[in-house]
Amino acid sequence: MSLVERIKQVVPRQTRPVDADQLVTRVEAIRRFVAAADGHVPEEQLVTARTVIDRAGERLALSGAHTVVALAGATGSGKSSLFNAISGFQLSRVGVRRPTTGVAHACVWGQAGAAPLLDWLGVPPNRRFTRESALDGDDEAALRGLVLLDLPDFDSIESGHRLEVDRLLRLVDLVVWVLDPQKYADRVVHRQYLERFQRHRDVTVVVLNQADRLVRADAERIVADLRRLLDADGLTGVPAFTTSAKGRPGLATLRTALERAVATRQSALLRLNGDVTDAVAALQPLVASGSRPSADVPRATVDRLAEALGNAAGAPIVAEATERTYRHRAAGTLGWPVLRWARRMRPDPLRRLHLDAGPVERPDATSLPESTAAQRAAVSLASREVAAAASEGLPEPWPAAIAAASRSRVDDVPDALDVAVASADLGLDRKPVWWRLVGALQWLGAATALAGLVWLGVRAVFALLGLPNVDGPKVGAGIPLATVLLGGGLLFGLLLAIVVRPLVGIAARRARVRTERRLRESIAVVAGTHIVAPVQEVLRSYDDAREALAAAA
Ligand SMILES: Nc1nc2c(ncn2[C@@H]2O[C@H](COP(=O)(O)OP(=O)(O)OP(=O)(O)O)[C@@H](O)[C@H]2O)c(=O)[nH]1
Ligand SMILES: [Mg+2]
Repeated sequence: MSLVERIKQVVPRQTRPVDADQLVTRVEAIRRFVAAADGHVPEEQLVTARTVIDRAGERLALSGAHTVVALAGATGSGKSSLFNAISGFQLSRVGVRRPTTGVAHACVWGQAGAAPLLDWLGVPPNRRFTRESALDGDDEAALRGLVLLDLPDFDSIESGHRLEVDRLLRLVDLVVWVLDPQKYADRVVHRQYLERFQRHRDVTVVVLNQADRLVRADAERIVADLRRLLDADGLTGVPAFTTSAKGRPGLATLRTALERAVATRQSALLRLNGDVTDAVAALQPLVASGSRPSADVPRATVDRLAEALGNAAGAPIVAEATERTYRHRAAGTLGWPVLRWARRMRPDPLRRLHLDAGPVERPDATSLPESTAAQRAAVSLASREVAAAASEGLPEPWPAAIAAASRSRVDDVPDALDVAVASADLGLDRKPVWWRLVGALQWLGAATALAGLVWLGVRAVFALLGLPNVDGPKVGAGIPLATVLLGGGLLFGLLLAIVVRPLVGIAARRARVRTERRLRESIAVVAGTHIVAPVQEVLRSYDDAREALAAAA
């Protein structure tokens, strides 16, 4: 077989080289995804991604000059024999009793500085060997940088072997699957191992070992069958060829494959790139495909929530009390002065609710009735609606995360509502100017009437004592001025009261509307901070996660 044919067999796939910076960018994007999803997505759905991030970081920090290749396969397939044949020494025991190899062995070609890499791989120091001494000259130069691992058997009756193999298969840069003519079609190999390396086709090589035991026609037939199985595993295009540790066809093709891997220094990057692709695919169901319309919570549901909160907080009661209090206080200022004190003796409705002291910051300051069960149910329904609207189009587990966020501050809501109501400026602590004006006029009327009354009294006393009369001038049809003053003053007061009455009604209703508006505003703030904001925070995390995953993909 010519070298060109051999190379064709070894690298049939057209692989685009992986750029280290690009890989780092992808890993960084996965890190951003995990950071955004952290706390919203169950940990078990993030653990693979976290492992990939850690592993990529560790491997990239270690030697880029070395290519770690593992010989993996069932017991007796000939891993140790190939390992020894490639290294040229009896480094790993080849046995008759199965399984033979229990701990991974490593052989390093040339290149100093492999120790930290071998520490990371967990190969014990007494299982590490170095190839290429001064005696070799340049014979082994093409493999300089190779770290070849002989793994235990992956179908082992020893569970420890399997764990060790699985651990190392997650770390190595390239895997050579060593199959033998008896067990190459074994289900375990294909289902549990080869199939899982679909995204690592660029760093997968399959050899049919012990080919010296087959006649050529059988070897060709088996390799063809093996290719069919590999296609079914999703490993179309991976290099697959025969080897023998003992005779023909030997190791030349395998050596060429190893030399190529070492020369390109791409295996570590390709492997990690495959890991990232795997992680992205695993995370993909956590975000919706297609673009999301808006990360915001629909206005209408927030308004309904604020209304439900307002009812629960007693906002309508306060608004109603504001109107009545306005009337009450207006009567106390605008009423007939003699009757005002009687008004003032009775506490007004707001005072009875302890809402008369103007803006306060104490949650327990008011005497509003407790919210009813129906009102509380309306609040939880409205906040569920907010969560449902925000969750629209999001895949699990985000709706659950949003629902949880909408409930996250629910215990603080009653106090916050009390503060909102108690601290709202109801606008009744200042007397309107027109009240003072009308009040002054009422005093004037009352004073006039009083003057008339006093005068009439003096007149009567004088008449009784026979003193000269003090009738004073007469007005119009001979009515004494004193009577006019008394009657006029009273009539003026009465008329003024009649004229002012509808004005007070209008102003009281306006005070109610103003109170309603201010309460709505301060309760909307509570709805925002306690329910909508936590929901929006999850939505922002979701958007971040989605963007990060798109970048990682
Ligand atoms: N004819 C022939 N025999 C081989 C070949 N490779 C390995 N053997 C034999 O197969 C048996 C098992 O070989 P090992 O190299 O120990 O196999 P292994 O895969 O390391 O086995 P475990 O360490 O148990 O996983 C030994 O008797 C070898 O001599 C080969 O290419 N041709
Ligand atoms: Mg072995």
